[in-house]
Amino acid sequence: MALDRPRVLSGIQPTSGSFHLGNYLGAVRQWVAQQETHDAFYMVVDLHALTVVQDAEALRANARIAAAQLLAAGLDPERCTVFIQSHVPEHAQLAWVLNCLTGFGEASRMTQFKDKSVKQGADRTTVGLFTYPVLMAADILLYRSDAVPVGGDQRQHLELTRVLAERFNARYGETFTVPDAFIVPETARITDLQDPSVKMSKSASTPKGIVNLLDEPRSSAKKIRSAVTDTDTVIRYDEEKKPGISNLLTIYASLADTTVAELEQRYEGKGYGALKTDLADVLLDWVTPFRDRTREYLDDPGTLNSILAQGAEKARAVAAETLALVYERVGFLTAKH
Ligand code: ATP
Ligand code: LTN
Repeated sequence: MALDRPRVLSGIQPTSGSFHLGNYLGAVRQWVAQQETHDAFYMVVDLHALTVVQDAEALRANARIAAAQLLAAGLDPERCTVFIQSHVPEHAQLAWVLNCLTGFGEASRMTQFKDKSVKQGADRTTVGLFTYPVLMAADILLYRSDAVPVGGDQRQHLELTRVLAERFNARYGETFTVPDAFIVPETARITDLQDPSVKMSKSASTPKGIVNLLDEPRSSAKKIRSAVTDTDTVIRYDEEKKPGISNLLTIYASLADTTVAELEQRYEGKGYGALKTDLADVLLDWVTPFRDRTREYLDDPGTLNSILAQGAEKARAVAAETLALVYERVGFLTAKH
């Protein structure tokens, strides 16, 4: 891995048994591309998943499934570092230091926390969910990442990360790289197939509104065919007036590596049915081998374990160095014999 390459880091939660199309098109697809051009670190953020109640066995299984999907999507352990967040204890350690730099009011303004805590009710909302963005900042700053490829919903968390990096640097001297968000505007927000006014989401979408990559491909194709559109028949991208068809065009263009404009032309004069049927086929062709590759990794736990162990070792080497510097800067005593 060339040292002069800019560094990227990103993470995905093991909060369900499958990634969905939004995760793939909004984030993971960029991860695969950036392993060729960047010094890339990608992780499964199991510490973050614990911010909402998890069954222990399910969490363990989902972390493996998440890692297998990352590899099936095209991450190559020879080209990038793939690891599990809890294998690198420095994440929690740096998060504490950053917690002590974060204002209570500042954390209270995070919209994802506000949305999720309102949905769950105050009693079921943990302090972990409240400090989740600070842990995310620690994830990013530990690796001195230049860029962070994520979907548009993470923009505010990235902004907090930048603020915390600048605050630390101003108080203790230049330590952290101030990272940029890397958000692909076209796929920043894939919406729910049944309610195109909200994002497709692991925790909030209904089964018919979400395309899980590991679901039976024919059932996913059916969901595409029954996606909510408008009563018009013209195939045209218009997020405001035609959010359903615009979402399908976005998904189609990215999966088939073409542009929305080209699709608008190709489907001129044809109805929504034709577009949906073709997109269902495109999805089927992509998702079927993806599922098979994921299954192969899951059927070979020895290989998966060793990839993750190697990833953790590489990640830890970088993380430990940053944390040691931080501990020194904030004034912790070094343990000596
Ligand atoms: P939840 O909605 O339950 O919080 P999630 O589906 O957003 O979960 P995460 O693990 O939090 O899943 O997100 C992983 C990555 O996928 C993030 O970079 C996030 O921005 C991106 N992402 C998630 N949903 C979408 C979406 N609908 N469109 C585009 N990107 C998305
Ligand atoms: N909050 C992110 C997941 C995440 C992440 C990160 C993304 C945790 N740590 C570090 C990028 C960099 C989300 O997808 N909901």
